[in-house]
Amino acid sequence: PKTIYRKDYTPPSYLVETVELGFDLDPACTIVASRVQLRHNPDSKSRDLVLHGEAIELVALRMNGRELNPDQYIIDNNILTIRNAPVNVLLEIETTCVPMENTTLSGLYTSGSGFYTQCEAEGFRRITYFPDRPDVMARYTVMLRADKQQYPVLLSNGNLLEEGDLGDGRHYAKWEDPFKKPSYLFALVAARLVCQEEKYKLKSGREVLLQVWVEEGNLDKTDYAMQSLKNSIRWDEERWGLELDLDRFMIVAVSDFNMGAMENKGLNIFNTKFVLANPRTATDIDYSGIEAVVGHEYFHNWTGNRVTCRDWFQLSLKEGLTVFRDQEFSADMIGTDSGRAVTRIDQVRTLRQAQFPEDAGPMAHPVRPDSFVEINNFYTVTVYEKGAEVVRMYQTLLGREGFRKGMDLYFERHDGQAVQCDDFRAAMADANERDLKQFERWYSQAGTPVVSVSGHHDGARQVYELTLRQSCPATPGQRDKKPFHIPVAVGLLGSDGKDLPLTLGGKALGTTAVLELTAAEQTFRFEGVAHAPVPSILRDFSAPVVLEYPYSDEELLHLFRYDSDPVNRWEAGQRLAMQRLLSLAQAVLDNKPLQLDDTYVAALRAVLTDKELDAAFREQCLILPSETIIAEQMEVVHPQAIHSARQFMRHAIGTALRAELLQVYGDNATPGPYSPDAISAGKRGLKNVALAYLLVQPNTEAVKLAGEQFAAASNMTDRAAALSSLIHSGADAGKQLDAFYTDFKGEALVVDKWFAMQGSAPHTNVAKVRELMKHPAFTLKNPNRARSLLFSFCNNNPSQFHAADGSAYEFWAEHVIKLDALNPQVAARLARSMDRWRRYAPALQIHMRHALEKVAAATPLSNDVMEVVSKALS
Ligand code: DPP
Ligand code: ZN
Repeated sequence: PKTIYRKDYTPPSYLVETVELGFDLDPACTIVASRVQLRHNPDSKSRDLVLHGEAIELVALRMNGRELNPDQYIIDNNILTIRNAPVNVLLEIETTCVPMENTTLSGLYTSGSGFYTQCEAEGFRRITYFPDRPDVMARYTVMLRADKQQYPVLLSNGNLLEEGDLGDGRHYAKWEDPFKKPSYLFALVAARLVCQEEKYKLKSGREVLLQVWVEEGNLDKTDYAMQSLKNSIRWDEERWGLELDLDRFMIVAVSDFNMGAMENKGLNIFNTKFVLANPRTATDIDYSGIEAVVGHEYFHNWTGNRVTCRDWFQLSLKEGLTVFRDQEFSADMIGTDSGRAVTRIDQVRTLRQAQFPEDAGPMAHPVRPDSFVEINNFYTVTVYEKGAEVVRMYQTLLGREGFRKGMDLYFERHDGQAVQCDDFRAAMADANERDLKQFERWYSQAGTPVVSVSGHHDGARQVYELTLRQSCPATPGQRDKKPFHIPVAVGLLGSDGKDLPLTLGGKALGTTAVLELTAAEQTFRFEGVAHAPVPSILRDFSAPVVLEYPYSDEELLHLFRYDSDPVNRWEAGQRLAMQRLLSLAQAVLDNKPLQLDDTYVAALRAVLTDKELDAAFREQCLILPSETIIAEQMEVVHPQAIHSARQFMRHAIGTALRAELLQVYGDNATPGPYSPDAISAGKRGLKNVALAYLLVQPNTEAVKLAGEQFAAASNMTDRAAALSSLIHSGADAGKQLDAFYTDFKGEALVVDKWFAMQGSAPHTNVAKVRELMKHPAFTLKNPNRARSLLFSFCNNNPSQFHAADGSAYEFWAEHVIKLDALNPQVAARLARSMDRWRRYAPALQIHMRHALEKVAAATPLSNDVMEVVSKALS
């Protein structure tokens, strides 16, 4: 497999003006006729016309009206080259493909009884020969022809020009997209679908048609997606001044889909998971996922489609920015400061759970990678979530208004263009007359920076000094790192728990100051500080770094009790818990008795019972760092010890706070009709986390409580939480599992939950997973289903996945290989479960290496999986 480097970028030799596509849709053989008008690109010295094509059959190729013989072009390695082509070229290309056999779900494929496409990143080349790169933007016209009975709905990007019957049982629809777009934003759908639709008035008064298309029988699950779409349109107008540029905007849900969703111009195609919801089938988390993803794809219309990426190394230009936008959207939809903080806490947790490990492992890469073998492997938490943190830091450094000025300038300069991350940074710098040169390192250097802070109080001079030092661990291909430009938001708490007014260099800064750390070491002197304060550092998680400060228990308890910054208040609780979890894990390894101190329990009790605090925030404070996050803190990882330590601590908390947990459980019922709003969801979240604490181990009272909740639940959130608590405790939940399956066997997304709950339960070993795979509802072909069981087990059940005999690693290898034959993208995701193998206890490492080598030696093996396992082994 070939490595592609960012530094090797060259402009396209030909640009495309217009594309006319004709499709004769047939699952066994679809004929694609393409008429492409190209023109030589004056920015390129080459006159070689280069087209990409993969897994398609070339039937005919004509240039400027003349048939080309096979000796007039070269096809090598999925690239068709016409050497020395004229300045103006009209290509007429006929190809065929087999959608029903396309299990990769990239390009044109069938799902259920319909046709769907996925073209990002490089799927369009699986449909026709084309310069399939994002810096080639063109206008598209699309003619779809298909059997009318089987495929009554024919959709593509933009506006419907005409439709009608062909007389032979088939019908047609002609679509035109008025905007230039790169090929990765092309889409078509031909299927038996129904839609919820609505006319919606934009702020400007213009009316647009909104549609959510689903399979028959799912129309009762489209309301929330439609509502979220309307909210997204309104929010983009109000917060950024960005209007929907089309007269028609469609969302289509499909159950076979590699990713969450896709922002194709005017025709977003979604994984059903992020569209379908009603109270009976969807949880609060599902509802908030739908809001976020509908928003995300809609926001791409400006950040991704109107302004797109020059090349795939720039992916974070659109993804980091659009994740930031969807995060802000979700936060604004809740509207309260504490609700906003809870969304921020969730983001921090995701970073620690997934991005920090990625940044510290064999697949570590900068937000703007320098190289890749397979671009599909770089749709990562680094590009997405760390990329969003990078965008957020501009806003922290420039302020909300300054950031908005930068956004306005970005669109003013680059609308209709394919640009780079540097162009975004330049717009931010120029609009604010700020030097953001050093900030570039967030794009070019991989790894999670560590900021070590020490404090010193000088009572005589009433000065409090904070000294900040930064470093960044080596990552593959990057040994030495230069200092980053890091915004560190800081507050100082007095002994009464109140924020001190801050003065730096004679300047009053309110109660939170954003320190700009740019050197390896810097000292900041706060003046007028009479008594030693407790510093609250990295407020609102102002940068994606690891913060080290030698906090005492007393200081953390003070912050956990008083910090006015809710994120750092939560963080203090997490630090208190982490210290205890790490010493408990060590005690397990040393065969010492386990104990949890009363001080910690008392602090947790205070938060749990504080009715001034939102339920959602209390829930966050109760959740202990995950086993994965704990593992990242250990030199040598012992998954069973971590599991035992965490379970012991949960059990100790559940026992010590039993009365309070029962009280909270009762106080947070949400009677009446279900509503997914943040207050109600927060109550359910707190109630269900209380239930989980009461049921760490099976006990009559809690089993009864969970059983009753399961039976009486009027919504999926409460039903699934009750069942999950039962299964995870190891109680006999056979009856409930059967009932749940019987009730929901027609709802694929709920069946996914049924598998996922079992896959992640600590009593589910690899033998049990193999048994579950024999269930008639299990299939590897559907990514959601494969993820529900296999990924839950391999990623969310560490104590079983890391079984001492290595049997689960064997299972992993076997299924990475099996999945690879069907769908390399999904297989490569599963392959990532082994990223951190070198950190495990030596006895486990032997088994892990063996499993990795088994996958690496398999033939055939996709570039996707090969890249992941070879990086792990190198
Ligand atoms: N571009 C898609 C998204 O992140 C993923 N393929 O929305
Ligand atoms: Zn995206």
